[in-house]
Amino acid sequence: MPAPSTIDLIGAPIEIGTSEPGAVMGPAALRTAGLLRVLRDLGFTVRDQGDLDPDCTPGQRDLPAIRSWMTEISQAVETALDGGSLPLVAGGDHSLSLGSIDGALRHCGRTGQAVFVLWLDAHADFNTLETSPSGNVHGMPLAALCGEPGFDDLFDGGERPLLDPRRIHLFGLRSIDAGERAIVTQRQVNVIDMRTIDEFGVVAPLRRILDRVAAANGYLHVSFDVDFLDPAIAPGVGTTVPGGATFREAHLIMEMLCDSGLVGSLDVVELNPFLDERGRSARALVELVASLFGRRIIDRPTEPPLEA
Ligand code: 6HN
Ligand code: MN
Ligand code: MN
Ligand code: MN
Repeated sequence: MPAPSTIDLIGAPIEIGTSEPGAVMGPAALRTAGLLRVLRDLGFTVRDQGDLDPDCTPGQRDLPAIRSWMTEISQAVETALDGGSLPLVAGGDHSLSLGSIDGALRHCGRTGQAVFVLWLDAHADFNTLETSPSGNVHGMPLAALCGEPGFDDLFDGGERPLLDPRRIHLFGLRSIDAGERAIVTQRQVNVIDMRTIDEFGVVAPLRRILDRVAAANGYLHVSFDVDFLDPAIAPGVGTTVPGGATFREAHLIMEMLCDSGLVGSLDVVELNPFLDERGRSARALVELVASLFGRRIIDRPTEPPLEA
């Protein structure tokens, strides 16, 4: 179970990082699907911090526009962590992780913990402005956080903590652009792609990641992109890729994350209610978040008892 008993829900209805409109409705759909209620039913104190609303010029989709989002999200996440609560950032497109991970890095810079990232996503989101085929910033947050060149306009020029690419674990990858693939390899980003999951399932690879974080006494940020899931169970996202995780696989991942007690912050991103079917994707996400925060069918030891 995550250690804090208080969760700060931070709405980040950003969609300027994508070309598909609709993610702006993501936080509202997650609330409608019962996100606050399920967490409160589990015994958490949940503070809904509402939706962030930075001052942006309408229509502007460039790095300076995203910077104002990123600054607000980062500060909200850092404030939550400093106050001992767990920030849950509800998106909004995946460029919001620029802010959430920046906030976690700033917080951990003072506690001395190493920041690890579990990136549950069909994509690597490691493009630079040069390698990106689309120009959409939601395909770039990890590159920017790791200090790849070209992102100066995203930051205010002051000192900023960088994310170590070797502490990123991409999980569920099945779509990567040629240029970002070269960077991911060169920077030694850890990759559990769908091929690996097909061969070994989710348990063995995830257990290795969790063991690594625990051994380093590290901090774990989890970023959950809806397109990690198979489009058949979660159609409400602008960048569906066939062959994604099943509900059962995702559910088991959430239960293992819960058992680990390592999760320090969580993003739920890319939900696009305009593309969803009768709220299915939003409801599936709420179920999964509930599992991450400790909902279980029945209390039992992790290992099934052996037959006598
Ligand atoms: N996401 N690699 C593609 C691009 O346009 O850079 C897709 C990015 C998807 C972004 O998953 O959050
Ligand atoms: Mn993503
Ligand atoms: Mn702090
Ligand atoms: Mn994705």
